[in-house]
Amino acid sequence: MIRTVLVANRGEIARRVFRACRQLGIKTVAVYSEADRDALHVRDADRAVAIGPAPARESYLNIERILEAAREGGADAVHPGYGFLSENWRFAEACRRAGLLFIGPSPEAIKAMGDKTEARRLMAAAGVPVVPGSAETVVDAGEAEIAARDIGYPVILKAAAGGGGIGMARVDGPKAMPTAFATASRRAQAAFGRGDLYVEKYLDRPRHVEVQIFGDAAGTVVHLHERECSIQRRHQKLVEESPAPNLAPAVKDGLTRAALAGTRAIGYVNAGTLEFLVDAAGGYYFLEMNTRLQVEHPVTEEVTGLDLVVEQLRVASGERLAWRQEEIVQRRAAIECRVYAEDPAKGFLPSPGTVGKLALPSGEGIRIESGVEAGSAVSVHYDPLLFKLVASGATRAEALARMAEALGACVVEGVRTTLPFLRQVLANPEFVAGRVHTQMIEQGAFNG
Ligand code: MV4
Repeated sequence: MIRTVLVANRGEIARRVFRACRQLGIKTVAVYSEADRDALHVRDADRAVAIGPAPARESYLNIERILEAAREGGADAVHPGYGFLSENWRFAEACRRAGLLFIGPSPEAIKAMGDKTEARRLMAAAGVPVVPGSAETVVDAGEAEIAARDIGYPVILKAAAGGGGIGMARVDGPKAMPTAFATASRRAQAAFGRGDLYVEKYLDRPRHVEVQIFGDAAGTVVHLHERECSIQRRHQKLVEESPAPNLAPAVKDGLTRAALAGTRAIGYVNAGTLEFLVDAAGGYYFLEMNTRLQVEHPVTEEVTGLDLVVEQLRVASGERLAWRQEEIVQRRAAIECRVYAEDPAKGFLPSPGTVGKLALPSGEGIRIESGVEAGSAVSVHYDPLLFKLVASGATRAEALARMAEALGACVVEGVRTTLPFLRQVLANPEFVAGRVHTQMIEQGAFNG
């Protein structure tokens, strides 16, 4: 039994977790930095504890300070949200050592999936298709070249400690390898403290489709279907939906079976996501596993009618999964648009400031997950997500129509936002037809 949850996060996701806690009669503790004294998430919680200066390193990423806050706030469990410490196995382990229940998977699972070559190995061993590539990391450009010759160009170099696209480089032939290797390795070293790389076959304009999974301590594993997440810019998703449009039934079936097999093989407990690349020929390949609740979880909740955060809390406290696979039906269609304080006219430059007038739509099939209100400060220190707009309907067409109308009704003054860009996406014929891939934004599909 969980009595009090501390949410080691801020903004809309902290508020989302607090809502689930209230539903279960669980008390809540917020943490906040000096920049977040007046933030909405602080007011939502039963108690709030200051954890330090605005820079995340000194507050939301400070493990010791958060454990102290849990003691001060009388929490017996910690929900990490997404980002920040959510996929830091040392944090999960520190919670365990401090006698706090971590609402998420084991530190061992987080660690294994955080090492991208280890994740590839474990998934391949479980029969999950992975992108053809080097089994191990390569130590230098020479080794990378040998691996690439085997795989066939073009290839892509990726950081073993990576994820999220940092330290990635496409290489079209052997001559480009030395420079590409040096650049990718240097970036990986700077971002993750580890410069080792591995090599994969480069897939041209793939789709990004991911499968939501859930495991419990008794070993039951289920999937909650897929999400299409190809509309990304510099590895930041902007639009997600479920079901994935135009996904061949055989591919969908293969993805969910693979996700279940991979999840079972690693004894995974709590909510997780397996990301796949899907190519034009219907080939699908495991990319990485996210060992956290994801930003885009609401689209899955809308299509299935299930509450993922409530289930995270239940499963973390040792209860069996409340759902049988046959009961988890993709009944509706849902789409999420992320409204960031970024200026799409200036290459999505962050646009910090104070939110002025704020008008958010409401109505049938419309759900808002917001971290701000009029007067809220948008700091340079954090991810500038303002709110998520989620539209659902009986069909994709109905969900899209509701989204288009809702986007038109949003008014945000004081900061630049991604709203104009999102309206372009919803007006794009290729997008409306469900013909999407991961390079669309870079190729300018939504410009003007
Ligand atoms: C790839 C790829 C093509 N081929 N791997 C980007 C984020 C990281 N998780 C993996 N990524 C990619 N890996 C191979 N072998 C293309 C991408 C990629 C991408 C993937 C998902 C969503 C958006 C993307 C945008 C550009 C590149």
